Amino acid sequence: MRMNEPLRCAALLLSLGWVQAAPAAWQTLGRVVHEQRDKAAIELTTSSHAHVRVSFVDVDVARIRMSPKGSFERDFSYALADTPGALPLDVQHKGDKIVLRAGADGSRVEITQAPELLIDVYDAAGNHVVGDDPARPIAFDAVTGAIETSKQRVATELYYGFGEKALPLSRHQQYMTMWNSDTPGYAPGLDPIYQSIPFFIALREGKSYGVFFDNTYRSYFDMGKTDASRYTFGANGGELNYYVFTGGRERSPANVLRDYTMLTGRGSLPPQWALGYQQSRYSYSPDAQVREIARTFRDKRIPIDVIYFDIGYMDGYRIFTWSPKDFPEPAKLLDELHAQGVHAVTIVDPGIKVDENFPIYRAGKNLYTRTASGDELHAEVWPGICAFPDFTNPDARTWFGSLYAGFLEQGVDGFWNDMNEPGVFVPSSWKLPVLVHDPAKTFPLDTRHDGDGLAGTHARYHNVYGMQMARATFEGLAKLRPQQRPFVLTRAGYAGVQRYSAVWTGDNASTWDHLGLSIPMLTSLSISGVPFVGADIGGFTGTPSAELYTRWLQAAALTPFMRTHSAIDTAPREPWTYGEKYEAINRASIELRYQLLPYLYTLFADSAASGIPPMRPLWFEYPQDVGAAQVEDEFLLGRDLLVAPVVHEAQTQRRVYFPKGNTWLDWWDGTPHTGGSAVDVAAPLDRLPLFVRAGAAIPTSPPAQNTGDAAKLPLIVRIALGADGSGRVYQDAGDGFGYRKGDSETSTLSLHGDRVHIDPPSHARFRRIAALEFIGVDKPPSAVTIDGKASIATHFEATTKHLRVELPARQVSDIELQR
Ligand code: MIG
Repeated sequence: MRMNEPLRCAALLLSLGWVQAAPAAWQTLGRVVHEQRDKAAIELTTSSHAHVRVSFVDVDVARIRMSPKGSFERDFSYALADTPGALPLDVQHKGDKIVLRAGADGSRVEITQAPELLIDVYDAAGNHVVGDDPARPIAFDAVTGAIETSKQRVATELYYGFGEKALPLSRHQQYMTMWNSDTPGYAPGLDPIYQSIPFFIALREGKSYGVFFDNTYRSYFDMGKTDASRYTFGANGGELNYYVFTGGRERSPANVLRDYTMLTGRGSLPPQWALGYQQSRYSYSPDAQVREIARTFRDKRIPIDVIYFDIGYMDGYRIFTWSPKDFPEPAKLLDELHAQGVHAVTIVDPGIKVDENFPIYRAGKNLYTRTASGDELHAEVWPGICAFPDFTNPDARTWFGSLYAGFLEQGVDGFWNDMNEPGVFVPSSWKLPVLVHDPAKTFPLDTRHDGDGLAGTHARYHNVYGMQMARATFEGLAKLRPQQRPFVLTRAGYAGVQRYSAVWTGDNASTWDHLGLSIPMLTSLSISGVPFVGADIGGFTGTPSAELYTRWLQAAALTPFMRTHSAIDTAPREPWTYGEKYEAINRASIELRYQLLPYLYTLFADSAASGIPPMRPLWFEYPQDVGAAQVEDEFLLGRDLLVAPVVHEAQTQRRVYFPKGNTWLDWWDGTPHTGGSAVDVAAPLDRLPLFVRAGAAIPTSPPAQNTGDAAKLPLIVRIALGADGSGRVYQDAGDGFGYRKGDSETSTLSLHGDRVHIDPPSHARFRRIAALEFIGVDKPPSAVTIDGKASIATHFEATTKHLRVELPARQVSDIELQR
């Protein structure tokens, strides 16, 4: 598609919303004129011939569909893990209202029938949760296909989630767009960026609810920006199809997220190696440099699990090739890495070079996206002119997935899908500057897609392209290598992307602002259902100062995905780049991560089962604590660790807010802090401010050089005294799917006063608990008993208030400090 310049400018301005399109022909639904029921849904026709269908996916999950056309489309969603069920519906007429519920204890939906159809949702206790704004009833534009709904808003209500946004933690009074965009070096505040997850969790007076607007067109959320008394969401096309999660009796954020991930799926458990430290650069090349990087990590005893191969490894950027000059013997190179306990991840982009001599290009014909006139769509990316698999075509996914066979055979361990918004280059012949959101940076909107049988345009399927690429990769790996857990990393995604892939936050920049931004970005993605997330450490574009890189590595040590990555034109960036002083601190940061791997792995296992992510914003665990609601420079790792990284230059102390209702012990010296207070704590460059909740039991192990070695070391459980509580240790083989057939073990440690009970007492199948480390011990106990017998294998350290108790090799279950 080529446009002349004025036309292109107009199209661009329109697409950015800078110029209003011709007056929109918005109309509202009007009143209900017809009602029709089946067992599990009610369908209403309105005076404007729109259809509304309401059902309950679960007692506390209402689903609302509105089609401006006379009928509904096939019920299909890329976001959902399964076809959503619908519970038997109880329908009552009360005055002019229709009252719907799916079980006496559940939520209810009330529909006002006239003069306009309005929908109100109430929670299980009868409280009003979400209600259509009577001043702005559901509307549609029959000409453009746009649809929209507005909800009443209480001024104090806050909104979180929305996937990946370069915005402050709470999105009240923000306007956001969902349109996957390749935005290199994005400035904080730029919207949209790479991912589109149209889901949010609201918080009002300590209670939560969630809304998932499952529409893959360009969509938007105005969360009270235009008018603080309402929020609005809508899209350029498709159905108004959304779910309201009322969060059960407690209305807790966790309940909302559990229900959302029940619908959209949960991240599968990653292989343990993917939780180790990862080193990347655009690009490590040739092979000698890769060897040197790996060797330097081992020589310097800095733990590492993964090295990345960015686009430089390929032969003319043709996917699934290696440069014969720079990587003549890839299998041998990968063998060498494996021998040192290092895994390899290669980048794989969607663009396939149009080249009749390139077998992959030839094999993919018929599976590429097509222009409106039916030709193979061609656009420029790294390899030159490319064709692009239509990942919304199941045959294309299967084919693309099968292409990984060769690389797996050579020994590549995991795959990184980039440029899948999709991003393409703006033709170099254009003289205008390339704007971040230039529509020419992706496929033309009329590009044709298969849509898994519901053919449609790129306007409709753009936002799922990247996620379906990650799916092709994930499913391909699962098929080719069924005994191993796939590791996939993707830049673009849509709701449900967590089923297939980890996500990194794209091309951030080497600034302190971006370091600060990484915390709300990652906690927001996490509570949008995506547990395995990380930001490029040090910032992708630009070169960080020694201090910035060191602080960033420290902050990222306890984020789910930990990878240093840097752009092609930046100075080298490895943990040792900045000299000995920084190298020692960086080593310690990475070691801390390896020490906490047993805790992190347990959190990942929990997350795979419940959808509750390892990394959480404070409010998620403390919805009632007003002081926690907008804290965005701290995060929780699980329930029990509070991480408060330094994200400002030249800061050596920082203020930490401790959430209410718990006591928090300093990880390093045991100092207790009362919940509900904000305290200035010391934070010299070599210290990550880290706190553990009193009553917690945190599994750790001694630092190791890689996760494989770490898994052989004994467990040491840190016990934070000062409150009753418990902790768990999940263990399995670290890879493969044996855990799904019972090849796993979870031990619980419960703490009552000064007594720890371990259940089950045996750790024969996996690693045993070799020691307990009590923190917050003011003075040495008079004795320590293990199953009633006094132990002498204890060590007390007064400066750190740590008491270490070695456990015998036999099974033990009760350890008590006598005071
Ligand atoms: O046009 O593969 O976000 O991580 O290093 C740039 C080269 C393409 C963008 C990714 C970045 C990667 C780079 N890629």
